[in-house]
Amino acid sequence: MAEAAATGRAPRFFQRLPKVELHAHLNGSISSATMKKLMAQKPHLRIGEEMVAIDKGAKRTLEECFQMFQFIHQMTSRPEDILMVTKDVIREFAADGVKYLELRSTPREEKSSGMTKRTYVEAVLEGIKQCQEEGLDIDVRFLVSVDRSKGAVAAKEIVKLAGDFLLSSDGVVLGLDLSGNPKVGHGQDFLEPLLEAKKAGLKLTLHLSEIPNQEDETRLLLGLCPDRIGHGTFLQTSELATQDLVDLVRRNRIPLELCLTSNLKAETVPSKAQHHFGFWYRLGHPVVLCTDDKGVFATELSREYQLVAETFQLSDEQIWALSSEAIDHVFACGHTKSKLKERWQTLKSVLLEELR
Ligand code: 6MZ
Repeated sequence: MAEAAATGRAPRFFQRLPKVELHAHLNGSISSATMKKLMAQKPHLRIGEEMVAIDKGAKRTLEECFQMFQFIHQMTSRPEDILMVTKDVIREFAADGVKYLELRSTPREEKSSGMTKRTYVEAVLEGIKQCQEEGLDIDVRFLVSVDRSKGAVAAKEIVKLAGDFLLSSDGVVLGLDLSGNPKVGHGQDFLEPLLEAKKAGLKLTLHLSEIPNQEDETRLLLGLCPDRIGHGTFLQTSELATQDLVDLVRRNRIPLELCLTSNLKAETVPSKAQHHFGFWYRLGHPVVLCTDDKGVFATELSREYQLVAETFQLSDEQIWALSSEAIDHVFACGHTKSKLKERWQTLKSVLLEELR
């Protein structure tokens, strides 16, 4: 593959590049097209597009982003809404060249529709199954999310549910995610349920240090030896006091799920050049590019790859390696990883042919 730096390369290259998406919150991933369908069904809610997505060039605080999720949740209050958005989101990732996707979502109950946490998960799994039956070229798995703002009691219930689905979903449910507004609650409250999840055999991915000054919480959560880290935006700092966190993450080679557009639009990172991708990539530490909330932040995974390629001057070969090495960090079993690696090899020759 050409060694030329990526600047100016056609968006088609990034779209055709086979990709793995490991950090995508279902309700944050709803596209504007799907959102319009939901708005048409629920006009009485009077929720406008600007309340659920951040346009190109615009920014919001992280706090404002969490308010947006509250509006979005009103739009997806019934199992049939969850089924529709799951299918649309999967089709959109497939159209963007994603071959393996780990979707994540917090099971919710809604009195108005009778939706329970269990029927919520069932609706997601049904959406995944229907997409598989359609023959879409994408392997989809599911991670159950714990929303930290809902507290420890809810977390225990979610862990129990996730454990049940781990056993009954035929390999679709693989793990547990800790997410939600990082300013609410403390990681300490979730140690017990997270440990339970680990014991049950669920893989763990934890949002860590998404905002500054959370060293104590991060140290506690890293003690659980998570399988992956979401964001980790403020892990690396020049201050000696927190160097142990970077050392710990490096020693255990815990992969980081990095979402550039999300961090830029939610203003936790000042500029693309200053994104912590640069820090970890230069260290040769495993990183996986992801979208976080492709609907809210109006992005696509191919765009995230292009953004990184252009900002950090990566060659075709380096971009290919980034997408291929992401396979090493999926939660699916070794057999699936080998299959994906083989698939990448085949697709590499196809892409090379196209580039000629
Ligand atoms: C932390 C986030 C997030 O679960 O309803 N979520 N948590 N940091 C972020 N950075 C921007 N983006 C999304 O999808 C929406 C939920 O995902 C989590 C929040 O808990 C949000 O309510 P689901 O499908």
